[in-house]
Amino acid sequence: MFEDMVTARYYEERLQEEYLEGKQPAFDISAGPIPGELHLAAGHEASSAGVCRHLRDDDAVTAPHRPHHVAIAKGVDLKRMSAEIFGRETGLSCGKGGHMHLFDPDVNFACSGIIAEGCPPAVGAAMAAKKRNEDGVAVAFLGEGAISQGAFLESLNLAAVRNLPVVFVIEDNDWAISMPKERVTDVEDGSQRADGFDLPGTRVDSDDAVEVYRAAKEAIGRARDGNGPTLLEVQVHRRMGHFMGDPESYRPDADKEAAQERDSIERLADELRTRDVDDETLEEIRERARERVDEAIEWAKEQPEPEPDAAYEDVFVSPPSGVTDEEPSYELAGASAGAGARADTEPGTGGDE
Ligand SMILES: Cc1ncc(C[n+]2csc(CCOP(=O)(O)OP(=O)(O)O)c2C)c(N)n1
Ligand SMILES: [Mg+2]
Repeated sequence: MFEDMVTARYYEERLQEEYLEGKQPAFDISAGPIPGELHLAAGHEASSAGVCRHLRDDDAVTAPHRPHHVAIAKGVDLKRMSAEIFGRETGLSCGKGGHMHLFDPDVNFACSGIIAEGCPPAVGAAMAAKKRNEDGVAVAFLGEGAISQGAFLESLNLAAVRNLPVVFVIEDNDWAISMPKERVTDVEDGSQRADGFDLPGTRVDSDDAVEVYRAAKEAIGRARDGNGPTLLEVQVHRRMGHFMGDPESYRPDADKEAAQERDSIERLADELRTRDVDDETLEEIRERARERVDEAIEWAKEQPEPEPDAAYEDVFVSPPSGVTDEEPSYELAGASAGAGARADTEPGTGGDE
């Protein structure tokens, strides 16, 4: 867990440096070597490390727009992940998706910038494992800002009704961009959402990786043993702005300071010292993480950019066999010419294919 956590933290420190290169102001998404927005997860690492320790490569994990710590703990290929973030051809999505679109089929990892969107695919993966009589488990990570989304609530319902091997992990960092959680939901904590579906709901009230590990062991064990889903919430801390360059003018200074005070990595280091792990060993782990990250980032920066001609490759899904090639009609009975016009839109010209 410690190695996953220090790797994720150092990885994001390096990304931050690279992201800011040549940018003025810091949220200028068109300048610098990393295209687009960047959401960093510093302060969330205890949750992913404690949960993913119990997972195998064939277990499925989905993550939201703040995915790096989860991807690292799940074992996503760090070089190809970095190439994706730098928009390079050898990236996990051929450089077309960026940091919110990391897909690594080798370890069954996916993420998405649409909040709560990882929940239905995790339920699907759990359903597939159950149908195949395998003991695979799926885990969906989401933020506390996503707990009123239909996709999450419907996923909880289906998982409960079908008794599926899935665990939903809410990372509660108290904020959804600039919105404090008490302004958007009346429940005191997100794990209470489980009550409405007659599911076990657990909350780890701190970002203590050992506590997360214990709670996740129970939840994932329960799923793997065929005893159904669990909703697990972990209190984490957003040590950075919502995105790189976020001035955080909405956030009280005391809250920002509190997030800096409680560092889950130092907390775990202290715990390891009490278990006779010496400082030299901890430093060796940190050094190994730094080397791995530096190597991945240097490799990524040397990779070619995608050819413009490849822009439409792998973007549109071919119809599965048995499905007709006929153009779908979008016309509804009595619809205006405007609605019908959508069917004529070419891919990439602003239509919503
Ligand atoms: C369906 C949807 N609505 C709105 C957004 C815009 N959006 C991006 S991140 C975010 C807040 C997410 O907060 P939370 O789920 O708590 O995650 P955190 O950023 O705190 O990790 C919102 C509203 C989105 N990406 N998807
Ligand atoms: Mg949040």
